Amino acid sequence: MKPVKPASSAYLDRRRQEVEHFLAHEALGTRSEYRLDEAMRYSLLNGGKRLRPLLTLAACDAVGGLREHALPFAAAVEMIHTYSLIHDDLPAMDDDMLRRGKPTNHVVYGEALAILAGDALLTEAFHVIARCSRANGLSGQRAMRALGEIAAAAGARGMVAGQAADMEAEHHEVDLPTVEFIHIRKTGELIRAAVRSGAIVGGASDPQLRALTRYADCLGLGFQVADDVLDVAASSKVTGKTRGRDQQRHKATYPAILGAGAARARALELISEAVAALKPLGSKAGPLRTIATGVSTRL
Ligand code: GRG
Repeated sequence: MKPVKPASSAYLDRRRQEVEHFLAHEALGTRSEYRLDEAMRYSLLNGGKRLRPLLTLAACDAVGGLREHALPFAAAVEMIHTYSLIHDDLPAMDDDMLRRGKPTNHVVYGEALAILAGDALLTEAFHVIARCSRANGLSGQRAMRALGEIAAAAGARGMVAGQAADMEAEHHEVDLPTVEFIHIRKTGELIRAAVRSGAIVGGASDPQLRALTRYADCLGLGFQVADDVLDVAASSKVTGKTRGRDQQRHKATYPAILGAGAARARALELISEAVAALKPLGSKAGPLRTIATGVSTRL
């Protein structure tokens, strides 16, 4: 595994600040006094790692694109991720009280407003793309193509399908192909769209887009397998009360099927495949390499 390059870490810190600024000041338009606005900001500006928007910006940079073209797409992907977390935490789903160490959206704002905050974040994600792309001169063709990638990844054949399959799996014994089906959709699709949308708005060639797609697919699955492995370690320390239903029910995870050691090895293998896929992109893909190795150092 390659050591983390200081140049890439500084790059990622800078890009993270740009993402935070854009999310806080541009993505939701002007502030309003409504509680809905407050509920949306509560979860959107709540200290996530910003993995997905960083992937969008780094993919755009890796193909020599313009950062201002990628930022609205980066924000949109994070807004969709945030909506999915709000809804996933609801009593009807995982029934979680804590997210990132703070009370979940429905605990603070009530269930009805949390549902609406999620709905609004999903819709505003597409609004920010439309609004900013018109203003910053991104070609309509590129914007529409990248937007389609994000919509498909989030929708009925992507993330929502993964969540539905995960809920189904709760009542059955599941095999590895089923777990993979769930992981790829629930987590992998949005990560793939984060990378591909950045590459598309940046003007990637077909070979560049193929390499980045392979990177994203390996990273997306590797990230979720790593998350499963870390969850097993965490759940032995934390009670079901704070971890929610997710931790108490039968779960479709890699460690549950393969065992923790083999699941960890699979995650590491996927991450090194992600890094290998970046070879054709050369040194401009340094930050994407750093993001991938950052996932494996958590293990
Ligand atoms: C409700 C439609 C709908 C979908 C929910 C994202 C999701 C699907 C469920 C959340 C539960 C879960 C474990 C999802 C797997 C993806 C994942 C590891 C999410 C956490 O992503 P991070 O680590 O979170 O990037 P931060 O907090 O850094 O943003």
